[in-house]
Amino acid sequence: MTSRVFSGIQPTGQITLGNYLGALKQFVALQDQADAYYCVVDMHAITMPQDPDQLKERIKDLASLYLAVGLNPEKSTLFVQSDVSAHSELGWILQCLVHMGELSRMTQFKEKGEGKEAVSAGLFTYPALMAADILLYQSHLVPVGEDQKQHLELTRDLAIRFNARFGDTFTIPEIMLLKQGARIMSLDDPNKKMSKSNPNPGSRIEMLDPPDVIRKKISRAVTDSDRFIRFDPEAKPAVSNLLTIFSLVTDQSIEDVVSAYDGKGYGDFKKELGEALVAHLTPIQTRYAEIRNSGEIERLLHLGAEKARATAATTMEAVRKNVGLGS
Ligand code: AQP
Repeated sequence: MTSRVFSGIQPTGQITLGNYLGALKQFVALQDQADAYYCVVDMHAITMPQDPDQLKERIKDLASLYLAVGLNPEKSTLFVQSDVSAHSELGWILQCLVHMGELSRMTQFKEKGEGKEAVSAGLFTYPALMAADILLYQSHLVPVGEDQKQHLELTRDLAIRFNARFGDTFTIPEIMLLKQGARIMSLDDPNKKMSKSNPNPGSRIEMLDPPDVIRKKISRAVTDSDRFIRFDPEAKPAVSNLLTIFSLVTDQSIEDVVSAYDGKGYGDFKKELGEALVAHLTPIQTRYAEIRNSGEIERLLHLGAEKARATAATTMEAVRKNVGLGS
């Protein structure tokens, strides 16, 4: 049996190099090995306030980027979460299975809710919707960045609990985490992950940043106190993060990058990292501009949603029957 892969990204801002190296790049590699479903998870986005017009555009921006990095709609099913209403339906059923204590332990909820006066109930129950996204497609593998590990563990627990209570219904998914790149850190603080919603744009490289902006952001990235280019995430988290990025965008091992800069200073290293990023991202940006302006994206997303709806319907039929729902 071909294995099924599922993953998604929220259209909550400009997609970062962290999203790309931790998740998107794997999506592309996996589409040749598995039956892949990739989603723009717009209903997750509204767990935090969003401007409706901007959200609509960002959905199309993200879908265009999916294509620009190399996802092929003939190989992967590309769709928007809210176009498949089974996500909400199964999300609700799983909310009735998950425990409040489990949701309270989710670190992402704590981080995103911290210091906010009003936090939506959706932000709290988000992991149940994420579990629904994955389980609906009977997914075997879920490529994500490290920050999603806790949610994936909860998804597995919910699938096991559901199967034990209602009979075998869901495939138990495995998380797929990269050894390198699963957690790209902020350029201004190597103890925080690079994030699209960080208020400081200098903390991240955005996939669509123009070349000069990329160069400037890398030249201003924090480094560590000594002058040596060495990979040591504990003692030198900032330089180690830049080395990880360098290695991933140039397809070289970290050891090779370190030896190429033996005896050189941060200045040369950052300058060449900036150029390597520009070289890697420019072709993606060119393809993105062509796709985003082509008007093709809506048609492709409609086709993707049709296929996703059909797969999800089979799972939902079993879920309703096993839970005892409906007339
Ligand atoms: N810094 C990162 N390094 C590696 N992987 C990352 N991912 C996110 N940040 C990094 C992975 O990208 C995928 C999509 O993430 P998401 O949009 O669903 O939301 P997120 O995990 O909360 O990512 P952001 O960029 O931090 O978004 P905001 O700021 O909106 O919360 C996931 O697989 C994620 O692990």
